[in-house]
Amino acid sequence: SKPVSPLDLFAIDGLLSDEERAMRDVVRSYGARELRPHVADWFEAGTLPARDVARGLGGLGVLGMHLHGYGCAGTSALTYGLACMELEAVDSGLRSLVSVQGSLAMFAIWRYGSEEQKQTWLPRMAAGEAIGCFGLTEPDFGSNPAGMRTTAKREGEGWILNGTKMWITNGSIADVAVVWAGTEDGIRGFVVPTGTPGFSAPEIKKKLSLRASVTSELVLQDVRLPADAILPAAAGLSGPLGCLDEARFGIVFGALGAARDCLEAAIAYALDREVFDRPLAGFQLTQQKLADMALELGKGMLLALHLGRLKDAGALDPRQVSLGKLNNVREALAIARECRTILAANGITLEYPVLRHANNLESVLTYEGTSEIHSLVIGRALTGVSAFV
Ligand code: TGC
Ligand code: FAD
Repeated sequence: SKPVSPLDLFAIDGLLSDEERAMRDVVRSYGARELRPHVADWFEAGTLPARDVARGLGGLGVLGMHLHGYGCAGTSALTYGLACMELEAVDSGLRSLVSVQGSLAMFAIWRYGSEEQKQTWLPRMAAGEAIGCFGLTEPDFGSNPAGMRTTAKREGEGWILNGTKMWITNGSIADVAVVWAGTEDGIRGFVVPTGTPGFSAPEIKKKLSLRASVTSELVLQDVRLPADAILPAAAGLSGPLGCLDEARFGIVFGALGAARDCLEAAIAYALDREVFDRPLAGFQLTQQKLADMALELGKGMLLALHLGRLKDAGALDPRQVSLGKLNNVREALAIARECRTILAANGITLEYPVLRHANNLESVLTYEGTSEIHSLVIGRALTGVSAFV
């Protein structure tokens, strides 16, 4: 008989509301129709037509979808997670675009911005007409953003920014950058229109992961900004870390989308491929691999749903987001690699999604807090002792 889909096996659908299922299905069919046919070519070419993709996703209502007002869809957090899952089932680069736009750049303005900043940027960003990026990481400070060297100094009524940010998703295509910088009052956020003199964003090339995603450096050389460019309600590192909680939440779901896509490809391949005169799917070693992967995928999904319900109840703790990000990305990467073994030589090509997903998940394991950093967050929660320094 036909194998049950890994999702059906855990009866996850029954745990979702009609509205959640409906939005998930809309994003899934949009991805299948508009994105999946092109994604291997984008990955191979190392490009993403980000403006067109952003307008399409804006029309679908997924940019900043869990935010309320200012042209945002105002869905539940769980629905946002499900959308991330469907996008990452196509490619992590697409979920990255949505994470950075909605959970980092838009969320920073929505949560910490002035009314004028919100009115200026959020409706256009929700529609995908303006693209945002989020500059926290620096060449020498990734896991430890507290050490950042980028500065914002007072100049008359305004500000002057200097420094370099590194590995910034959407950087060279952005209309607006949310840049975090040290001031005499600690770390503050600034809304920087990317046309401001002194701002440049050279693209980082030769990536072997997240190739269907734009990644850039941000160079700020005497960037002069008016007084009202500062995000008034963010003071200290809790400002950017509060945004990271939002994006990490989306990754808890997103990574499972990539894993699901790999598992579906591996099951289909194993049924079709004959080795030693019978289908690969009939061998016990293959079935053990498939069973173990379906278990981890389902367990990860239950964890994601639990965190989603907690978030929608206003009860999600950042340390729980670390649990989800650590587990689900780690397991998704393990699943992608295991699926690649089932496809063997065919698995190394772009004809199948598995190694593309595995390569992407290497970045996902690193960004938004490395697996080591999330382990240490959990270790600190368990022991009360910080092992960061
Ligand atoms: P500590 O110095 O003790 O605390 C600083 C302040 O921050 C607060 N805080 C948080 N607030 C909200 N959410 C969290 N998760 C928070 N974690 C800490 C903390 O309470 C304190 O507040 P206050 O008011 O007392 O000043 O810092 P810590 O020891 O708690 O944190 C250290 C550490 C290592 C966990 C943190 O620096 C960290 O998370 N580092 C990882 C950096 C990171 O994740 N960077 C990601 C950059 S963006 C990105 O990768 C985008 S990729 C997107 C894509 O393409 O999809
Ligand atoms: P490092 O911090 O130098 O870490 C090196 C190694 O040391 C890692 O294994 C790390 O886990 C380990 N380590 C660090 N500290 C400790 C410790 N205390 N104990 C034990 N081990 C430790 N950043 C942004 O701001 N905006 C973006 O849009 C963005 N997009 C990205 C897109 C891509 C494709 C990638 C790859 C990265 C992106 N980043 C972005 C940067 C990302 O957040 C950082 O790469 C990440 O935080 C890790 O920093 P790092 O690479 O400097 O590694």
